[in-house]
Parts: sequence; C-alpha cells; structure tokens
Amino acid sequence: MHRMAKEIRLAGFDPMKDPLTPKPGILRAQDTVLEFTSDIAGGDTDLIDNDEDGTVNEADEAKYGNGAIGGAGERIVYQIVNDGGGTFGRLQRDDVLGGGVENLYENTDLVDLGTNEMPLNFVYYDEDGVVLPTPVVGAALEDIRSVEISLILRAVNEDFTYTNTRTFNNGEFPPTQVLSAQNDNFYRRQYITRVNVRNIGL
Ligand SMILES: [Ca+2]
Ligand SMILES: [Ca+2]
Ligand SMILES: [Ca+2]
Repeated sequence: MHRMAKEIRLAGFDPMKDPLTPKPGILRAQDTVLEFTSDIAGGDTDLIDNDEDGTVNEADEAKYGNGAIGGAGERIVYQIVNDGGGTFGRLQRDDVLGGGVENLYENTDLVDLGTNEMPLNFVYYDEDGVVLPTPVVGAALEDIRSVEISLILRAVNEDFTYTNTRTFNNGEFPPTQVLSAQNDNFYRRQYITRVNVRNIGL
C-alpha cells in the first residue's frame, strides 16, 4: 500500500518541463484500475549531469527524468486480476515499460463490478474535493487532484472458528460499499489512504 501510494503521488511527474508529448499523467482512472505515467527514470542516458557531480550519466542518475517516457517504472497499472479458477484475486503492479507484472498480494477477494465487489477501489477528487464520476476519461483526467485508495486484503488461511459477516465501504462521503458480507472464514483488513497528485493539471 505504501509503495502504491508513493508511486501514485508521482503520477504525471515531468521534471524536464519540456513539455513532453503526450504529457505524463493518468491514463486510466476507473473504479478498480489506475494507470499512469511519470518521467522518473532515464537520466543515466540523457547526456546531462543530473546530480551536478561533474560526471555525466553515471548509473545513479537513472532516477532522474530524461524528458521521455520509456523506462522501467514510468508506466504503471495497479489492479486486481481474478485468478485461481475464480477463488481469489491477485493485486498486481504492471510495470508496462520495464519489469512487467508483479504480484503484490496473492489472496484478495474477487473483483465483480456487477455486484460492486471491489477489494481495490479508487475514488478521484478534483481541486474542490468533489468526487469525479468514474471512469474519469478525456479532459477530466487533468482535473484529478487526489486519489483515495481503498484496499482490502484477506488472510491466506481460513479460520473455521470465525465467520466474517462484515461489509466494507470506501472512504468517500457518502460511502460506497466496496465489499459485501462474504460470510466466509477469512479475516480481512482494509487500508484507506488519500494521495495528492501534485503533478496533474500543471
Ligand atoms: Ca524517462
Ligand atoms: Ca553526474
Ligand atoms: Ca544524466
């Protein structure tokens, strides 16, 4: 969760202010899917002494933007993918231009948009703190100023002495239910955090 929040905070990061075309930013803002780009890498090949230590393009300059989207970590998708023959979901981070798909957690509830089952849920707010209708598309993507993430993880093993009758809401006001009572034997924990995306709409 910490890593996801940290990365989303950098969505649209464009340090070179070229401006880049297309501009880095949020590409997909759906209830359960978030995809974004940011220029956070490539400084090791940009012929610029980014850290001003007198040497151009050392390996440790890789963490500087280079005015292009094309490296590892620069285009990321977060979502839950249903798996396990319909028995569990995987929380995935897809580093589209670099490392590929990584499973961050292997045992979430399933996503079912038909019944509003969203173990991973995003709420998008504009500069006035007003919720933007999902999916946020087109020019409205530039209006996003903060993203609220709700993530529900369930324990890997069941406890048959326990029945989970709890329903979960996201942090929106008024709240939206993001997981119905599962009435199963898994303990669950919900994490909610709201992240400002300071580089969108600049
Ligand atoms: Ca780059
Ligand atoms: Ca240097
Ligand atoms: Ca460099």
